[in-house]
Amino acid sequence: EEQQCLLLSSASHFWPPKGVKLSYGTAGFRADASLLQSTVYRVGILAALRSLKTRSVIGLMITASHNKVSDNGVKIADASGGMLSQHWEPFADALANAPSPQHLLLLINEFVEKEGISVDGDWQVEVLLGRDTRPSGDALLQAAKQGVTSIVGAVATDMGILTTPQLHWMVRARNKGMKASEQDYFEQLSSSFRCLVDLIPAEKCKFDGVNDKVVVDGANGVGGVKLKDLGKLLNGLIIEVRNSSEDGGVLNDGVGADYVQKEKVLPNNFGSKDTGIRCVSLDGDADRLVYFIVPPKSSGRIDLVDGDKILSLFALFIREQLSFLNEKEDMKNCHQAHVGVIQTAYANGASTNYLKLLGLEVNFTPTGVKYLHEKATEFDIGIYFEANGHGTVLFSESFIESLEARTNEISLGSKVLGSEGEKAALRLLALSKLINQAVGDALSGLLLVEVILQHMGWSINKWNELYHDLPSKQLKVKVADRTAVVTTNAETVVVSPPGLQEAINEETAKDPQGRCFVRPSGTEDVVRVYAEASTQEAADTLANCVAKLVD
Ligand code: NG1
Ligand code: ZN
Repeated sequence: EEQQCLLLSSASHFWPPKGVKLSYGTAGFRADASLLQSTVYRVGILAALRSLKTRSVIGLMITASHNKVSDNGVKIADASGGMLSQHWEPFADALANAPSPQHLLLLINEFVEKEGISVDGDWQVEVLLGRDTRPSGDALLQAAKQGVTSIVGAVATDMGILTTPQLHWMVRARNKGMKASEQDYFEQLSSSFRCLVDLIPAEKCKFDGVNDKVVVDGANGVGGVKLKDLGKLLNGLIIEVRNSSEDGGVLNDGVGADYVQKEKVLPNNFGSKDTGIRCVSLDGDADRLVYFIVPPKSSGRIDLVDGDKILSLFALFIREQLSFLNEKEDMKNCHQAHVGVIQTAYANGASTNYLKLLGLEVNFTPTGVKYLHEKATEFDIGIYFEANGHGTVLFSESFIESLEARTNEISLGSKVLGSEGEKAALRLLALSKLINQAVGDALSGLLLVEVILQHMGWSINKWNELYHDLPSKQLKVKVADRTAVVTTNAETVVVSPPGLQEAINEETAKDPQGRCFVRPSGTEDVVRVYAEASTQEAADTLANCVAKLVD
């Protein structure tokens, strides 16, 4: 009774905007920030219910990632630290769209019963709140707090301005009973980075004053600020941050990973002076990164080293460690690891060929990291990346245990850093602590790239030469109803409207390396077109022709 009153009175301050239908989508709710007060409030309620149901700490992140600064969004970090269980998404949609406080209350009561959520007060609900640097973030955070605390006894803990992956990491750490502050996050990343540096083979040049600098485009967002803090704990690696939120530029405007990857041009404040230096772009909430090279006499164009190539670098390093691990006498404690690589249809075809040539098992899922992440959990080591730079490496509990058993032998002093196999086990363990196990993380991804390049003794150019990307082109088409396009086979084949796929096939067949697909975006009101072909002109033509078919 007290609960019902509390909900009704607090919900009466948060009427939904008229005539707007919201959908949780692949990355939570996103819209113009002015429309989101009631949505964020309601996601606060959802997060509190999720905490009750899972008997865990839950996270709520306010961000619209790479979208424009006037947008904002909200998503939930589930008990595991990953994305909200897909099973709850329809409830999220229903809550956000409930037309009145009374409807909202009805929906909540129904759902609590259906899910068997016990509201007897024997679990202390706690929701960790985070937000990026968007000016609308503070007001939306207040709405989220109201939502969480409209469940009797629930606590909302404001963790401040964070990157999205930091919040996910904290939720995961809390639920594992580990220390979970921002300082703990920085310490885990820097100490596992140091461990990997210490294990670089002696003959390889370590950070040597020439190769130790990386220049980062922070998208005028939160990532740059955090990277500066993290950088203070690192030895050897010098991180120069440009386009950080305090520098005064507009978030994601002519900067950031999404811009750089899609347009293949230099972000603001980068130029010919950066030729030959390793450059990186983060996105607005620092869960994506792409590297790039400024070619000599660049007229704004760049050589992009995208998520597919980051994936390939990680896969190579992991494969090398596994081969050491499996050498003769070292076989005993470690079972043969089952490694899986996960990509989407946006992965450049050349990357997929390369990974298969390495003998790796490549799997495809629909776009959206929740799908890639879920697939990656099926392996001892699951490596996933979207071409746009969102990805990570997941380790199974049992494989971590077998690595720990191996490294315990070392610390027991039987041999001091004896065999290659033991060093490989230490490297893989450090990697599993460096790379974020909850979600893709630009900060930990950057550190892992940097230390692997040092380990290999490679320049960014050498890395970029692993394979050559096929020319590609992406377009978006505004249509009346994007849901009219229905796809199958990890979004590579259109099943509806009828005839569209046949028409796409006809265009694609005109180039020997042609590949093309269309799909409705999960985050914007558009249909996306992706085309790949043997030349840039052919890729552009293919994309343009298919865009006309969709229109
Ligand atoms: P949509 O709008 O569904 O294409 C975009 C990205 C996804 C993913 C989500 C979430 C592309 C082509 N799509 O999704 O990969 O990152 O945003 O942020 O980059
Ligand atoms: Zn992002």
